[in-house]
Amino acid sequence: MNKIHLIHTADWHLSEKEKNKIKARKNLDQMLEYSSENNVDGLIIAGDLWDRIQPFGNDSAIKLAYEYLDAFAKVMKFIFIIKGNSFHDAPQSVELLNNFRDNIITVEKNAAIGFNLKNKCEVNDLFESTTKKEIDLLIHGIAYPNKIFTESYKGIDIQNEIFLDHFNQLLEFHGSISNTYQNVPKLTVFHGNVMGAKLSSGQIIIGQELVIPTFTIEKTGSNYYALGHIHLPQNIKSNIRYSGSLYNKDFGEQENKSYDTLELANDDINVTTIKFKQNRPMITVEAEFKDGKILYDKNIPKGAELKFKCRISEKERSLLTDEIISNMKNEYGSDVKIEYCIIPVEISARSTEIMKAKTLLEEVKEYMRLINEEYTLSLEEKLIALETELMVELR
Ligand SMILES: [Mn+2]
Repeated sequence: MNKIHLIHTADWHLSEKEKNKIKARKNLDQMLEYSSENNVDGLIIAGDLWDRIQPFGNDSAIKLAYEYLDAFAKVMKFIFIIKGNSFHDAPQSVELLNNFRDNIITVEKNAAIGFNLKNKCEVNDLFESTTKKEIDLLIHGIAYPNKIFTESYKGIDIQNEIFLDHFNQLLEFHGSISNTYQNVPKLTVFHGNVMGAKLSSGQIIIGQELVIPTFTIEKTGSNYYALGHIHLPQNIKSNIRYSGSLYNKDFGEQENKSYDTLELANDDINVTTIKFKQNRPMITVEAEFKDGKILYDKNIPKGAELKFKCRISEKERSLLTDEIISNMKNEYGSDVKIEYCIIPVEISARSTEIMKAKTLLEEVKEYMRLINEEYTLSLEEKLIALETELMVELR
């Protein structure tokens, strides 16, 4: 086997939402075009294929997945997919694709797969086999780890430390398989949070996360680590990398999304990042509505998907007309979002007047005046009692 040419991508988040489907399609088309023109041997999808459990019916993204996986399966030798976080990739939602095409291999827990690419892409499960196989690529697939990750610990609510201990042992087992295949290029595909990863400000991590140190991951003894889960493309080390997600999904994901191509020849790996041409950064713009105008920093990248977070005082609310909104849509596209943060009158006054108050009594008096409420003696008595009570408690 000369060089093996792979694509590393992750976090496709195929979704029933039309807007997300359009974004996914554009970038999948680009990746597919590259694959058919450049003799790509295999596609690696490092988890979160789905955005959530897909409904049946017309808007389901299952059709979209089948359409593209079929097209990729036709132009390359294999597709390797691991399961992501259960919130996105529900149990068995990835496994179901296993039988869709012969050359689609899916992993829902963990597996070591030996590929013989010369021989019509023969696939060997190295967990099962006792004899050494004739292979030219070894892939360790490690799905999103949770505390019930391995069969034997199912149902036991173990602590992180104990979990990591088990996880280390598991990856050492992967490493022992690597040792058997010294001269074969080895790849680990992992979905999860590796220590040192940076989030783009938009990505929301759901649930409690296990953060895995790099030295744990490296126990598999691979030449390269193709990661998924973090949507911002980045290197953790020169051979440990998140390819990033397929498209900009949440506001705050400002970066240009991309995919990676890997060229493997024994221990030598060449990685190239290819940016998606039709990327739309998703940007939140801080704005203020004042004297009938929306004010903001006009230094906005062209073509971005925008959300204006607009502060507006209650008294000026009536000045915000439909015309102003439609002007914004004309300028920034019909999908521009404007979110209002309405500042009540008394709060805006509070910042200047009440700040000067030296005691709780003064502060309350000033506040009552601002909101046109009567300040009574009985209220003052209550306040003094409250203050005394607090003093007693503090002592
Ligand atoms: Mn994801």
